[in-house]
Amino acid sequence: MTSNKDQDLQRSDFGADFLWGCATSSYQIEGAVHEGGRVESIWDRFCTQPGKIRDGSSGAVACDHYHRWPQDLDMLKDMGANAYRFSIAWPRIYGDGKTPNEEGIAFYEKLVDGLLERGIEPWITLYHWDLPQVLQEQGGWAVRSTVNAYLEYVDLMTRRLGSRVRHWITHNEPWCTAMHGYWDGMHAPGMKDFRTAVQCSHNVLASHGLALPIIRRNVPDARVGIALSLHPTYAASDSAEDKAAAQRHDGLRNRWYLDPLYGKGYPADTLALMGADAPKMEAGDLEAIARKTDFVGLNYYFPEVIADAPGHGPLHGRIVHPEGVERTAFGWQVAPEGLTDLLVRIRRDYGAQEVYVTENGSSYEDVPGPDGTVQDPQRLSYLQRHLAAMREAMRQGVPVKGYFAWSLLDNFEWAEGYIRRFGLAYVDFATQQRTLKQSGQWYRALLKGTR
Ligand code: IFM
Repeated sequence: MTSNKDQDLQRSDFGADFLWGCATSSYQIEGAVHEGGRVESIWDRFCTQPGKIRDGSSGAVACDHYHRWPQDLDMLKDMGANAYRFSIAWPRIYGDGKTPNEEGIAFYEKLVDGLLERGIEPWITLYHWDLPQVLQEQGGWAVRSTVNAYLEYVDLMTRRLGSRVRHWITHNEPWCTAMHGYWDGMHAPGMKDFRTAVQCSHNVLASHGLALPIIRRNVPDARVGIALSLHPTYAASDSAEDKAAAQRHDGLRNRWYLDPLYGKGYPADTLALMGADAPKMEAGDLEAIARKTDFVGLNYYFPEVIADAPGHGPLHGRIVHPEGVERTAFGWQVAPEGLTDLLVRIRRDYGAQEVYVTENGSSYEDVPGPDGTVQDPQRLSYLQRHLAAMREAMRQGVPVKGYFAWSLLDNFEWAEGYIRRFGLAYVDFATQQRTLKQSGQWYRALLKGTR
């Protein structure tokens, strides 16, 4: 599965200052949902609804990282990582939705100190989907009061951790927050209304832009950005109709976020398609969204192939799944060249000055062998080929400065529950034992320069 070219990878190919790490998120790994003064999140509530999570599970225990974090940080250190991207659970920070919860804040202080002691740079994501349920009851991301609550939360956390943490990511994958949460209903809070979803996407972007001066005021040497899930979008055929459909899809998936973040406003073709569903904005929102960031984070998994489908949804298109292509166990197309294409595009079309691959990874059906090891040659090959694709983008002049593998641990994969394993470390959820998989061992050897 691995070509010689991929096996030529060396840490030094990426430069001495390159950041190497793993990414996780709070609800997916922490567990301990009733401890430390944490209140209910929209995911706790969503998981109680029958049929929402494929295996009927929840993040109530997950990887029990809340209790096992020292061991997990040791594993990161042993891997040779110099950065770790994790998210703060907003429901741990405010007990009643308003009053700061010292116990919750203390958890993240300990985590940050634990990373610094191990020589690992903390990268904090402020929002990775676990909204306090109390805010959902007031309208969630569809209403402006959530933007204001987010700004208060950002102010508090950057004041408390700003002397120790330089790198802040305002949001993880705003497309998913808005579209999975409010359009297709696959994620919490499970709504299905396109107009509301579009409004949410704007409110999330506005909250990003409005948070920037707050973070900069509280953290003088802050490096701030946002993590976007982008998908190379290809037409299903050479027909003019399919090409136009792919362009429409790209508008909502990719340009809807990139364009306003880089000062171009929302794409006119997408706004025109939305018609009355276009978002309501407040004065100054677009200027705020366009405020300068220090980097953009790219979460890359797979490309999408689009065919024209008149009358099908607001975009009059549908995703097709070409046969005969390599896929992960999740069914996601494996296309490392898509990573090169996206990185080159971000640089070429938007002039991005600093780019991090803030997530990239694959899910396969891992099974420990009789000797206890976990052999995952497909994930290993995926990792190697995507790193080679990233190196190719760098060769073409894209300023990529770091890579965060998704994920450190197998974890709660949202609507898929524990069915999808993305970890470099295998987690036996019955015993909570962690075992570095073959891919994780290879990553470790790359990072330590022992291969
Ligand atoms: O697990 C998720 C993560 O929370 C956000 N990005 C994609 C990953 C894999 O689906």
